[in-house]
Amino acid sequence: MSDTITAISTAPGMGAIGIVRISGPATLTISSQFLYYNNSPLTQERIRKSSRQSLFCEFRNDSVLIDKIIYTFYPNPNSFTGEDVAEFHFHGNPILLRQVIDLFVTEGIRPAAPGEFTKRAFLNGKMDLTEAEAIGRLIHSRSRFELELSQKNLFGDLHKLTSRLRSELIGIKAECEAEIDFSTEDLTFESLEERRERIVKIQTLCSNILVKSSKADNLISKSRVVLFGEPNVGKSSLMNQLLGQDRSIISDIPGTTRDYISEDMSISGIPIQLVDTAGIRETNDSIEKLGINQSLREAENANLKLFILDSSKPMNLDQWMETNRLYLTSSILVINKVDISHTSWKEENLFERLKLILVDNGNLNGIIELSCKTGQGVDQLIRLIEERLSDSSLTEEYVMLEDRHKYHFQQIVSALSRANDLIINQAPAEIVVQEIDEAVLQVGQINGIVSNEEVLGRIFSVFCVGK
Ligand SMILES: Nc1nc2c(ncn2[C@@H]2O[C@H](COP(=O)(O)OP(=O)(O)OP(=O)(O)O)[C@@H](O)[C@H]2O)c(=O)[nH]1
Ligand SMILES: [Mg+2]
Repeated sequence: MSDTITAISTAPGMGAIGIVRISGPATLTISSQFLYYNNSPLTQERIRKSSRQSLFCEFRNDSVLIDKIIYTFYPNPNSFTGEDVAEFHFHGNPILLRQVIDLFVTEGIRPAAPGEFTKRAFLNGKMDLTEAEAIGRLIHSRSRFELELSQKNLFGDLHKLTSRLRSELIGIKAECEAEIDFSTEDLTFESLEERRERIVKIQTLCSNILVKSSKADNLISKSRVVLFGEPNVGKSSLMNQLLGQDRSIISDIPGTTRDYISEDMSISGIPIQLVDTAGIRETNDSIEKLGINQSLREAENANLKLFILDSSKPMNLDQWMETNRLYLTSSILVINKVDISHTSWKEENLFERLKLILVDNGNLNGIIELSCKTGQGVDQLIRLIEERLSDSSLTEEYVMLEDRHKYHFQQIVSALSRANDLIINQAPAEIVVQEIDEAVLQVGQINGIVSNEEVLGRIFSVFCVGK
């Protein structure tokens, strides 16, 4: 039987409420020892009777009143950990909460290790390992994008996927075993080919998951936002505006920025690498050409492109469309220098016409009027960048995997690829089934059906205490 553990479950520091949690067999005894109502102790029977309900009561150390609190008891097995759990809602002062933990420890309760509550939840079958890991991720998510992917795993996406993989693999294994146990005479070439196709299908599924996860990693670690456009439109000026510092050299000489310049920043917690590039134009200058090629490469690899236009100059819309159609669908269009817009922009209604063209071309990223000089439109652009980078409609394209999961998915792909080769080479089912077994084992390690203490220790040690 496990011992009883305790920890402060709310974030460190002062707050309106601070929660201390205990989990384990001594939960009820300890609770009744410290809780009073109308000067009489709350008995274990009384607490049990109010299971899962909030009790307003006093928390006392002998006769000394420590705080008036809200208390909830969750009897096993219907609690977060699957054990008896209690939550004490104190006023959120860290010294007070520390004092409570010390009192519990004096009574023989052990301070919890990081992630120990979640580990117990996993060990008691409350969730699988991918869901437990998603809790850790969710707490530490730094952007809405990462948060949404963690939620998908927490709400069971990875769990469902691995369950499906497991059941399909076991289906194939069963078939191989039937072939081993019974005569092979009935087995036609078609059924072997069918088996091979099933194996390849699972292998492709796993490879695709790995691709989606590396795409997600790129966005989670740092989104590349690339500023590009013709020379002198104000790319470097916008870079400096967004950074709030003079990072790029600005001048009225077209072709000022020759090499790309990048700087880290964050927008609403989304880590961003902002990249300023050389203006794109026809040129005979070989160094400038190198810079322009670099700009095009940067634009290609961007998570989000800001295509900057200069409204201080007249524009031939049709001609512009001809040369720039390629960029229309995937960029935020920034119409800069609106403080000195050329009269033709108003007369020819260029902004509105561009807007319509964008919609027709399926650009959902948007268009914005801005001035780096006056700052007009900059906040609006920042909000738009944030929206686009954390666009939840995109999350279908991504899967979030921990490094551990990636390793096991790679092992599954390798095992299935070996199985495929074996079938092609007409290896006996006894040999093929070993590779299928290996794949099943690897799936089991992802969701925790197969786990060992060392791996669990490593997973939960990165959690915060109290979770
Ligand atoms: N009036 C006005 N001038 C601007 C604005 N934004 C940029 N400028 C001016 O436009 C000129 C070019 O700005 P840069 O930021 O160097 O342009 P760039 O696109 O980086 O140019 P290259 O590096 O040569 O490709 C500078 O003289 C800026 O001061 C704006 O919103 N309003
Ligand atoms: Mg520049």
